[in-house]
Amino acid sequence: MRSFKHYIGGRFDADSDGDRFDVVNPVTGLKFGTVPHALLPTVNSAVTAAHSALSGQWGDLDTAGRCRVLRRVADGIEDRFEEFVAAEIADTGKPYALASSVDIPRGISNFRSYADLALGRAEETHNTTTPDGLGALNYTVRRPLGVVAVISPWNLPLLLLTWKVAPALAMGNTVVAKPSELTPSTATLLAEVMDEAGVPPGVFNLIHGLGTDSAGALLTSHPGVDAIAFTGETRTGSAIMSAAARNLTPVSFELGGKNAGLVFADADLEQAVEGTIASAFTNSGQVCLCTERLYVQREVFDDFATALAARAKELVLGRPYDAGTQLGPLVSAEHRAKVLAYFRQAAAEGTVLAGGAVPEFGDDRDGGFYVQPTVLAGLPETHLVVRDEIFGPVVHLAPFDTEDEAVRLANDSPYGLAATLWTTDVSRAHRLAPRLEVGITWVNCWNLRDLRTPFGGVKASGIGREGGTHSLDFFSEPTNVCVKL
Ligand code: NAD
Ligand code: 6OD
Repeated sequence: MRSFKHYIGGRFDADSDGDRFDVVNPVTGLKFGTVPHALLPTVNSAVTAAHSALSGQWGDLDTAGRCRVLRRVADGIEDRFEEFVAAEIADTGKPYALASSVDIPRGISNFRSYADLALGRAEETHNTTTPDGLGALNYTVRRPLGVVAVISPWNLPLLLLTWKVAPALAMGNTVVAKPSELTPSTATLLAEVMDEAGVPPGVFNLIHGLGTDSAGALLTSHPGVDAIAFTGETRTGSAIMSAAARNLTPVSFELGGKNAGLVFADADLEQAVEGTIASAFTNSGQVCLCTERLYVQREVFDDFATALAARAKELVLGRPYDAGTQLGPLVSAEHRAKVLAYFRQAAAEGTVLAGGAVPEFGDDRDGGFYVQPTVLAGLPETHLVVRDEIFGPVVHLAPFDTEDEAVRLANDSPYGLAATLWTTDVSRAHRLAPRLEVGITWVNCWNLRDLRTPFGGVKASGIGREGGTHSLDFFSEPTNVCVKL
C-alpha cells in the first residue's frame, strides 16, 4: 500500500494537515494507496517555499542554466521510464501501449521542447525616430511572473502537468502543482526526479488534495500566487476564475469540449472510420480533444455508420499490460456512473449502434470501471447527450446535407475546443476550417500535435493559448526598455 506525500521546499516529509483519502486502481476497483489532503497550513508552506526560491540559486540562473536543469529532468524521467509508465497505469488503468507511446514520452518532450524554445527565443526590438534625428532603441525583456499554481486533471496526468510546469520553469517562475486527487502517482515520481536532477528546493512543490473547499481552491485563491494555469472542467474553471478575481491573478485555462467531426461524402471513408475510432475512443474517450459529435453527409451516412459500429465492436477492452488491449477502464466508479447515465438516456430516446453497456469479464476486472465503446444515433441536437461533454468512449452520429448545415451544426455548442474535417477536397478544407469556432481543426487526421503550435479553445473551452511561444508568453511578463540614443 503506497503512502503519498507532499513535496515542499525540497522535502518529502511534509505531513498532511487533513485526513488521508484512498487512491484506487480502475482496472479492479481495489485501493492501492492513501493520499494526504493539503489544507491551509500546507498550502501556505508550499507558496512560501516557492516564493523564497524565486531568488537565490534559481533566480541567479540565466535561461541557459535553467534549460540545462530542465534537460536533466527530461533525462531523469527517461531513466525511470518504465516506473513512470507503471505509475500512470496504476492510477488510470490506461493501456501500456498508450502510456508508453504518448503519456510518458510527451512528459519528457515537454521538458526538452520548452528548454529549446526558451533558449532560442528572440525578443522584439524597434528603432524609433526622434525629432533630434538621433533616434531611440526599444527592446523587450521578459521577467518571470513569480509563483505559478498548476492545477491538472486525471486523464493525461503527467503529460498535462508537465505541459505547464516545463514552460513555467523555463521562464524562471517557481511552481506549486496540485495534480488530480485521482492520479497522484506520476506527479510524485516527477518530484523525485526534480530532486535528483538538482532543481533547487522550493522551485517545484507538489501538494495533494481535492479541489472544491480544499487544496485546489485554497491554492487558486491564495494571495501569494502570481498566476494560475489550469486544465480541467469548464465549471471548475469558472470557480477558479471567481477565486482568482479577488487577487487579479492571471489565468490560462484549458477546459472542456464537445468536439464535432465532419465527414463529407468525398472523404476517404476507410480513413475517416479509422480516424474516428481513434478520435472517439482513445484513452476510452477521456481526452479533451475526443470527438463526441460526428456529422456525416447524408449520401454516405448509412455505410459510414455501419462501418464505424462494426469497428467499435471489434475494439479490445483489457488489462493494461495484455498485448492487444486497446481500451482500458474509465478512471473511477463515479465517472462511470455519470457516463452510464448518459448511455441509458440515449438508449431510451435514440439508437445504440454499438456498445452502450458494461462488459462482463468473469474475473477481477468486473470490479473495475470498464464501459463498452459506444456509437449512438437518432437523438435531437437539443438532447443532453449531444450537448454535454460526456468524456467517455462515445460518439453520436447525425446526417447533414450541405456545407453550411455542417458548419452550423458543428458550431452549435457552448464549447469550442477542436474539430476534425474528413474530405479529399482541399479547397473545401481551407474554406471550412476558418469557419469552425474552435481553437484547433484537424483535416484528415486527429491529435497530430506539434508542440510549438497554439493550443486552446474558444467559448466555454478555455481562455488563452498554450503551446510553443504562447506558453512562454503566458508564463512571463514583458517589459519594454526605451533607450534614447
Ligand atoms: P476537474 O475540473 O474536475 O479537476 C481538475 C483539477 O481541478 C483537479 O486537480 C481538481 O482537484 C481541481 N479542482 C476541482 N475543483 C477545484 C476548485 N474549485 N478550485 C481549484 N481546483 C479545483 O477536471 P477532471 O475531471 O480532473 O478532468 C476532466 C475535465 O478536464 C474534462 O472536462 C476535460 O475536457 C477537461 N480537460 C481539458 C483539457 C484541455 O486541454 N482543454 C485537457 C484535459 C482535460
Ligand atoms: O497534446 C497536448 O499537448 C495536449 N495539451 C493535449 C490535451 C489533451 C486533453 O485531454
